[in-house]
Amino acid sequence: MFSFLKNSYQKIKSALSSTRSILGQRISSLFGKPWDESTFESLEQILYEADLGTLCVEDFVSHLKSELKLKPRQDIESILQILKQRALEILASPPSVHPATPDEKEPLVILIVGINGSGKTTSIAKLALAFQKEGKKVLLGAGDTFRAAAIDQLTLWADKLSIDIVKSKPGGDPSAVAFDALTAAKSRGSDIVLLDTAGRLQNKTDLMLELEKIQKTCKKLSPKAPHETLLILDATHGQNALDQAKTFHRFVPLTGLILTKLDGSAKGGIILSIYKELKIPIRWIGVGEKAEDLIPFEPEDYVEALLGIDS
Ligand SMILES: Nc1nc2c(ncn2[C@@H]2O[C@H](COP(=O)(O)OP(=O)(O)OP(=O)(O)O)[C@@H](O)[C@H]2O)c(=O)[nH]1
Ligand SMILES: [Mg+2]
Repeated sequence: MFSFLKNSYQKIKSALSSTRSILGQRISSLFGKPWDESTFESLEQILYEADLGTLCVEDFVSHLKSELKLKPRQDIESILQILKQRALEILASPPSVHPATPDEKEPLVILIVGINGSGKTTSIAKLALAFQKEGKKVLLGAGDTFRAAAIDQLTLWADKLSIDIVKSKPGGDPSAVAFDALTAAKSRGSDIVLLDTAGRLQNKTDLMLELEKIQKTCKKLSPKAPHETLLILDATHGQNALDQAKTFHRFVPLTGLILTKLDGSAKGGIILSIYKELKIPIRWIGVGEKAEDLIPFEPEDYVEALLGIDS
């Protein structure tokens, strides 16, 4: 267990290495001269560039100012600790949404949504592997019926991981796939159903309503399903990810987020920005293209990695 945690911290640290160099090194460049108003302005700029967003940046800077007024400190370790504690406070505030618990003998249904290319299908494979490792029986629903290649991609993962998959012909109704997948999961005694969906831009209302329909269809078979609706966000999209979260949440109430491609992004601060504004919990983070490259989100590991604090 301990080595797993250590390993996951290392993974987050290396995934966030580009953010670390922005935050850790750039914050340290502010030291060496007395802190004044212009230092705070530079700090603000650095935090914006790591994608912390207006609300978080203003919060951090005003919090730091009042802490330093209370007890003046000049060393970088103390400043980073103040920022760390503030970030943890933000992430510790209660979430605004909660997943539902499946009734006895019902499978846990997880609906995966997001814009094109955000990492939905890959995240499904990663989640499937994580659940398999817990001894769970997983079934995949190929609800991205929009492209034949999408069905093939999920089928490849299902074969690789030896997992059941329910699919239709390309062009089929994604709600029908959801219906078939839940029916199959019930009759086969699956523990978990992971439903893939086609990528869609949040401003395409007809496509957002299609997701609403999938949620409703699930409820016909299991009133509380989908128990989880996870939005997959690409960390490289920066502040646009916040807009995506807001709009998807309006149409299909989300219960959590997965932030992918943190390995390729200098924008790791988006996690704080989204949580501060929406209080939708980040469940997992994607740190690579392999099925193993998904780690549960741990606030302290994340914040230390973000600020470049070694523990
Ligand atoms: N580096 C990195 N690449 C990732 C990660 N997650 C997904 N990818 C890659 O991103 C690309 C798109 O991933 P998909 O899983 O196909 O994305 P999708 O959201 O299902 O895409 P559509 O179905 O086309 O909307 C693939 O090349 C993945 O290998 C991640 O955490 N890190
Ligand atoms: Mg896909």
